[in-house]
Amino acid sequence: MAAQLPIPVYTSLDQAMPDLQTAAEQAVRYNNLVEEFEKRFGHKPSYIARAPGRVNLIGEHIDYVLFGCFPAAVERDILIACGPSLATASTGTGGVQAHNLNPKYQPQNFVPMLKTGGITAAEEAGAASTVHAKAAWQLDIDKRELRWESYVKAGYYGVLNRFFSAASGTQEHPVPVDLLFTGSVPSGSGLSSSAAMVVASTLAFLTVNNKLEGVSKGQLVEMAMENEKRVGVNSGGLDQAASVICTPHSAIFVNFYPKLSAEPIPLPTPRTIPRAIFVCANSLVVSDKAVTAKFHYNLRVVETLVAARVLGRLLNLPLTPTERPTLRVILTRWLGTPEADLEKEDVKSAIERFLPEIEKLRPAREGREPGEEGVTMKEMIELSGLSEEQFNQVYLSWVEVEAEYFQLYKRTRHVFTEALRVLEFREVCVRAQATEGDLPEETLKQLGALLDASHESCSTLCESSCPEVDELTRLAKAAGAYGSRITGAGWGGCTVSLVAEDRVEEFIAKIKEGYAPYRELSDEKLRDAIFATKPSSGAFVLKLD
Ligand code: NG1
Ligand code: MG
Repeated sequence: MAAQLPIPVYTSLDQAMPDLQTAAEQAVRYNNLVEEFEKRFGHKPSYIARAPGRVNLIGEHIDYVLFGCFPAAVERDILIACGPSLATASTGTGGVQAHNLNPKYQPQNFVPMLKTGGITAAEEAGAASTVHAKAAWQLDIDKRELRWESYVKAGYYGVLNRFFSAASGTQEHPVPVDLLFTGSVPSGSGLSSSAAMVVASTLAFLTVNNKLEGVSKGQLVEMAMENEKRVGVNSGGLDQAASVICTPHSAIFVNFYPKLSAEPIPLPTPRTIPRAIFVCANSLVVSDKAVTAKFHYNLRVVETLVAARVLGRLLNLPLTPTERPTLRVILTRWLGTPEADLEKEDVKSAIERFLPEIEKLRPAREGREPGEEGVTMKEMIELSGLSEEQFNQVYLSWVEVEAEYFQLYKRTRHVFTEALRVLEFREVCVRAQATEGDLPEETLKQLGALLDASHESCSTLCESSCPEVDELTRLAKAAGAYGSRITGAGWGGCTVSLVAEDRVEEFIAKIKEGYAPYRELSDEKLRDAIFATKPSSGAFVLKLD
C-alpha cells in the first residue's frame, strides 16, 4: 500500500516536519540554500527536493536476492534547490547547471544528447529494464570514476527516458534546469548517500519538468533503482525504497518479490523501559564501490545467483539455460506458492533442507588453506550444468567480477539465515505494536540478539565486514549496546547499535575512547562520525513561493 501513495509536495516546512523544533532548525539550512541559489543563478528556485539517507536495521545483502529487508530513513539528507534555468542560451535543450554547496564538488554543466541508432550493449546491461526508443538519451557517466555529478546524471536519465523519449510518444523537450545541492549524509559510509543523491536528483528533474503528478512512491523507487544502476552498481532496491517510502517513527519492511511492496512498522524502542535509540558509528573506512565492486559487491551478486542455479539443480527444479533466478525465486519454486507472503517456517525449512545440499558441494581439496574453501570458476561452471559459453553469457557478460574462489555455501547460508532474522525482527516489532503501554527490556534484548547474529553472519559468511567495523561492534557491545551490527554494503562504512536513550552520551564517550580513529577527531567531526538517529520521513518536495 505505502508504495502506491503519491510523493508528498508541501508548501511549508511545518507541514513537512510536524515536529516544530526540527522544522525551525531545518529552516536555517533551507533558507541558506535558497539564498545561495539566487546568488549563483540570479533567480529564485521553484522547489527544494529532499531525500534522506537510510540505516538498514537488519537484512543485509539479501535485497538483490529478493528477500525482504528492514531499513529506516535517517534525519540526514540531500537537499536540491531547483528551478527552470534562465540561461537557455548556454544550456540548450534540457541543459543542466549543477552546483554544490560543498566546495569539494565543482560546478558542472551538461546537456543530454538524443542519440539515434540505439545504445551500446554495456549501457543496456546497466539499465536492463529502461524503455528505449530507437533514439536514446545520452549523458556521459564514467563508471570507473566516482564523480558527484554522475549521480545527478543518473537521476536525469530515468526522467528523460520515461518522459521525453520517442517511445513515450511525446514531442516535448525537457526544460533547462538549475540545481544547487547540499547534503548531510556522510558519503561512502553505508548510509546510502548515493541513493539519497539519485532519489533527490530524480525528484528534482521530475518536478521541474512538471512530471511529478501521477508518479507513485513505488514508481519513484523503481526509477531511482534503474537510475543508480547507471553508476555501475547492481544493487537491489533497499536504499531507494527506504529513502522514498519511510515515515517518521517507523522502519519499513520492504519486500521485493513478486513485486516491490513496503509496509511501515513502528519501532517499539520509544515505548520500552528503558527507552532505546539507534546509534550510527562510522568506521571512517571508506569503501569506494566504483573501484571495489568487482571483488566485493557485484561478486556477492554473482555468487548468490550462481548458488541459486546450483541449488535449483540439486533440488531438481525446472530451470532453463538462459534464466537467472535468485535464491528467493528458487525457494518459491520449491514451495510452489508464488504470491504468498513468506513465512518464517518456509525459510526455516529452506535452511534445514537446502544448506546440507549445498554443503555437499564443497570440494574436499587436499591441504586446503582457510579461506580457500570455495569453488574455482571451473568448478562453479561445472556445478551450474551450463557450458562455459552459456555460463559466461548468463552470469558474467553483464558484470565484472574477480575472485579465485567463489563461496556458494557461505553466501547461501548467510542469505537464508539473514532472511529469517528479518522476519523475526519484524515479528518482535509487530508483537510489541499489539501490546499497550510500556514494553519490557526483554524486547530490546530480543532485537539486540538479532542484530548481533546478523553481524556475525555478515562478518563470517557474507564476508562484507572489515576489522575496523568488527572492532566497532565489539566496542559497542562492551559499552552497553543491546546489539550492534554493520549496516549497508560494508567493507568499511557504518555500524548501527541499539542503545538505551539515557545512556547514549556515555556510550558515545566510551566508543570515542576505545576506537583509535576517533580519538583525534574534533567535536564537530565526531558528531558527524557517531550520532543517534530517529527514523525520519522519506523523500518530499517543498514548493517555494
Ligand atoms: P550501500 O550501503 O548504499 O552501499 C548496498 C546496496 C543495497 C544493499 C546493501 C547491502 C547500492 C546502491 N545499495 O548499500 O541495495 O544490497 O548494499 O545490504 O548498491
Ligand atoms: Mg550506496
